[in-house]
Amino acid sequence: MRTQVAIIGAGPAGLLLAHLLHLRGIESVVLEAKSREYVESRVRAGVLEHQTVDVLKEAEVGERMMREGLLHHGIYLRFDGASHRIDFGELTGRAVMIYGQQEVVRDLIAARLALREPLFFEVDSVSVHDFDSDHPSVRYRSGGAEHRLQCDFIAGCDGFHGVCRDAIPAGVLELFERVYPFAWLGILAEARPASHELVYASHEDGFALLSMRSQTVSRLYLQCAPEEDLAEWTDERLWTELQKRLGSQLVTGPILQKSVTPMRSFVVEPMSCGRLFLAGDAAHIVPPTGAKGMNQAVADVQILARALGIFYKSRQFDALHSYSQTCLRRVWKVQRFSWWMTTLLHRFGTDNPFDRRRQLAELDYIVSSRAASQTLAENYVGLPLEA
Ligand code: RFL
Ligand code: PHB
Repeated sequence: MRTQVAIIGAGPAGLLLAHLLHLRGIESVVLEAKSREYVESRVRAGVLEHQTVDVLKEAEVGERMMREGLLHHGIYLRFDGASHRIDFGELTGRAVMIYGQQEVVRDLIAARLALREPLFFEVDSVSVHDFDSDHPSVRYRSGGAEHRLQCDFIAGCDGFHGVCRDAIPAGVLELFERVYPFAWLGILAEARPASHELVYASHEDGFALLSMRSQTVSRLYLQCAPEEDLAEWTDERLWTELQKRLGSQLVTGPILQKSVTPMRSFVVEPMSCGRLFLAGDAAHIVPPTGAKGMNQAVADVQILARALGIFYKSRQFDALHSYSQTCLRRVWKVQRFSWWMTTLLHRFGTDNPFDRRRQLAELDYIVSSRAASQTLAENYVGLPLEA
């Protein structure tokens, strides 16, 4: 089999890239290790930057998002027993959209299948070859048979645990990493959200976040230990702890899902090697506090689709050669923001009373200074593609 671009991974990065390439008349094949049901039900991100909303709308895959998503014009920061609103509308003229990542994935899969474009689930033993030459290829197993896909380019959109990054020869990549001494215990509950906008709470006993998926489903998170045992968290204990940290009168309801997410900041440089291009979590990870992971994945593939478009129009490699550098300028600003939001709101085991007073002073400064709240708002709603 032959295609122009082989895309490994059907997460938001791989699926959106395939769609953006299709709109430019470029052929691609998407190979995904998991089943369709699995990728469509994986509960993850929930906040779309205004720019993510725009690209989905422009690519005509945003119709359901516009109907079912919740447009939010601000967030609350809660500390010292009071909540303070950061008004995105007033500070930036922009808003964010609350719409689950798995809904975006569902919409993109539906669009791909409606176009009858190749998308293969449950492939295994994927390996990438010869991307240092002008005839790269991908080998994989599907339906009990071995396959070889020849292509012009490979897009590694296979997430943090994928195979593409590791296929790059030793010595090419430089890794930058920070692991945090805490994690998030997340729940999805059939309960009306107690606030109409997200609440980020910095409490003496640790961070908590109130988010949502709809008017009837809440998504809530608690800072916990990385090795936290979920079995020790009865529903009652969870609601009591969330209530304490979030301070608001939470509406409780059946808990549909519980999970623990470790926190890490991670970047590889460069984000490409020959004709292999890494995008999304394959190249970088952020702690979820700034709600940036999926949005940066979407930014990467917009830049990659544009560069591939230029190549197929003019056979010019310049935009592909500068892909990594263009992405990394924004990636590092997003890393900085996610790290900053994380250190601002969480309790570190090593904190002493001085650190806590300093943290509270910073929160107070943010909510009382227009310049400081505008900085937060500008980053939260999303930096321009070429930041
Ligand atoms: P994904 O979504 O991990 O998709 C990669 C896909 O590649 C497949 N794969 C392979 N396929 C073929 N062969 C192989 N060898 C393969 N290895 C892997 C995988 O099965 C998968 O389908 O990466 P992508 O597309 O780069 O998207 C990144 C986002 O998923 C991620 O950054 C976000 O979920 C992060 N994130 C958030 N991002 C936001 O923008 N806003 C948020 O509010 C937000 N909240 C979150 C989050 C992530 C969280 N967790 C669970 C890590 C909240 C949480 C709790
Ligand atoms: C979510 O709704 O899952 C969510 C919202 C905001 C974040 C992270 C996750 O910062």
